Amino acid sequence: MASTDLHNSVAASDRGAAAGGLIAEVLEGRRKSIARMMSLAESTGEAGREALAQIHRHTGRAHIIGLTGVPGSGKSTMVRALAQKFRTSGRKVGIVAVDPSSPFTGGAILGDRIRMTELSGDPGVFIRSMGTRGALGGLAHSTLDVADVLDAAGYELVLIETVGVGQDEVDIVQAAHTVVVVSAPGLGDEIQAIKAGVLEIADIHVVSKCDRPDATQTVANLRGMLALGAAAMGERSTWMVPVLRSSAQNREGIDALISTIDAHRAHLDDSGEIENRRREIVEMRILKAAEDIVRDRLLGHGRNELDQVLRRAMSRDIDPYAAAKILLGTSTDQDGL
Ligand SMILES: Nc1nc2c(ncn2[C@@H]2O[C@H](COP(=O)(O)OP(=O)(O)OP(=O)(O)O)[C@@H](O)[C@H]2O)c(=O)[nH]1
Ligand SMILES: [Mg+2]
Repeated sequence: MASTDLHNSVAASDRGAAAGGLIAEVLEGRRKSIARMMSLAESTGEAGREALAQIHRHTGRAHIIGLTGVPGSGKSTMVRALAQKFRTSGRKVGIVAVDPSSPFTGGAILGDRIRMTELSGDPGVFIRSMGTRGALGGLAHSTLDVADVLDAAGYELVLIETVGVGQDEVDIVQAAHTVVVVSAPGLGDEIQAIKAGVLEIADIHVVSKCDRPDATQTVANLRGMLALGAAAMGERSTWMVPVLRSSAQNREGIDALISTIDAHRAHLDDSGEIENRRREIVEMRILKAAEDIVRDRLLGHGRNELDQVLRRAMSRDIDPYAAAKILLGTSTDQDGL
């Protein structure tokens, strides 16, 4: 063996041992190791992939709860209240907040961090904020990997907060076992969930800020829309989607929300629907991972190769579909690249 090979293989086995140690520490629930593993999930490196594949084997125990709704609907406030209540029964809670770091809601990350700090002294709570911009890999894929890390580390409940705008965010929340859609009164006179196209993904609707008088109208609108939707879609599930009310200000509605979340989980288990849901979640994750792999492969070409194909498409020698096939190496075009 050449000395560089020897050096490389020693380095690789060192890395393997280090990863093994890190995985064991995550499974023990060590916070620093959990944070390091999450950073690996947010990077695109192969070293991280290997460790996350190991972590994935230890998942499947947590109840993943997705909360979504338009910006400002009260999701973070609700997540915080839920986490506090879940903690009173001794259950460990992981929180993944996907922050819309867009120019429209700039500063959201900081805002959420500040609002979440009152939970951060509790060792039974782990909070991770993820930016939507600047995520190196695919957002959906890395968010769900981060949720896996919490699951493997023994967090029994994992709350994922995303804004219900944008396909990735909706997909992420749909990868939960229980989807909670949060609507606030007064943020426009229409039901916000419909605008965001998330009405139909809710297992539970919650109208937040029910200390406000216009909340009653929002509840009525939602119930009306649900009745119409149910008639149009037929019975897809035996679960009746409830519309709950909450007020963080008056500390109301959180107990009912928790018992409904628990009831939904029990319903999934008792009816066997949990298997369908697990299959849908895995399928979505495979598709998201495949999209990321394809994108990496495309971008892995040198700029010159990309430019050549781009020029051919621009001159209408080939169409964009054929150009993509050439870049992916699936084209039979002999003079491809
Ligand atoms: N009156 C009233 N205000 C509330 C209630 N819950 C949240 N708010 C306020 O609504 C605003 C937005 O709350 P957040 O919890 O940050 O909403 P969010 O949906 O997480 O917001 P983004 O993450 O920015 O999309 C804050 O000013 C809260 O204080 C409530 O029950 N009653
Ligand atoms: Mg928030």
